[in-house]
Amino acid sequence: SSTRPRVLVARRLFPEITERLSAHFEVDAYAGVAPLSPSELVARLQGCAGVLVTGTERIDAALLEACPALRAVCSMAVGYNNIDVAACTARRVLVSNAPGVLTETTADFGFALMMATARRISESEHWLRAGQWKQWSYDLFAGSDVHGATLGILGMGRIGQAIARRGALGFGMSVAYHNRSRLPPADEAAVSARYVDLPELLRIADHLVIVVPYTPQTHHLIGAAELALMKPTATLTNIARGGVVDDRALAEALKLRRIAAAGLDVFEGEPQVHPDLLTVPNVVLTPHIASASLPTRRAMAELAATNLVAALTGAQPPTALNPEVLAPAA
Ligand code: 8YV
Repeated sequence: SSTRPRVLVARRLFPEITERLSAHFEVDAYAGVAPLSPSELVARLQGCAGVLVTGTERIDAALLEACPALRAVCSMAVGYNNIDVAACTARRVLVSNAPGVLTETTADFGFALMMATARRISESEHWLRAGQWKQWSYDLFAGSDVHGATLGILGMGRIGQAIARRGALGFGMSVAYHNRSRLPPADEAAVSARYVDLPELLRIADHLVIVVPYTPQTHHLIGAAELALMKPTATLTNIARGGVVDDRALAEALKLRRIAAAGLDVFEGEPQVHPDLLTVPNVVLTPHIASASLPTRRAMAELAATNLVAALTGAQPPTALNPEVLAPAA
């Protein structure tokens, strides 16, 4: 009936998600491939009580101001730097993210990207496709070893720990990490990782993998000064957010071989990629697909839908970031 709450699914998603939400809500399922612009998003959100978003749509105080009916913002991403949670809480708008369901898939990809980077897989394939393979040579695309090397993990949350396990158990790596807070000893032992400060991590890592959330504190955490601490043989892999690394400084370090290579799934200002990164050969570039296995993308969307249904039907959303907004007002 027309009294059911209206919700917007802001991205083209699995039809099952729309169907499931339709059991509870009037659903406006955006079907375009290009994301809604900020003004289009505001226009489509008029009268909506909830919205299902990804890690891209900017949800800030201005949008909330312009969409007074909004009660729930449910994201299918684990990273929520696109959402001003404090502004949502101030307006009693429930926010949820999608932790857990993408951990192993994203760790798989982080490991794959690190390995592709260390072993120069993309670079060598481009060369082969260009018809340049004429003979074997001892140093043909010789890279660095992953097994037995020192794995440096920046950010030791769920995904960082899943990468640490892969490195320690599967590849015999020595695992060091830096995080804003040190893990409890039992958790450190479970992933066979030792805590070091950031300069030390940069100095010792053969392969550095970045998996920190993007916050004002992590903006350009890795810039020219940090890259200068790394080994010239080291690789850097970023599956966090582009803004954690200063892409211009990284491109420069790659060009001058201050580090050996980089693997990047995320970029400052994506889908734009810094032009200098497109011209250096020693970088593997992928279009923000670390969580993109079909089962995982489905689980992410399902979790966001579950949160949305709960938030608007008086139940407890399983992965709310500000559950206090649902508490009865004192
Ligand atoms: C998403 C991500 O693909 O979960 C995250 O934080 O960056 C990716 O898994 C993207 O944000 C769409 O939700």
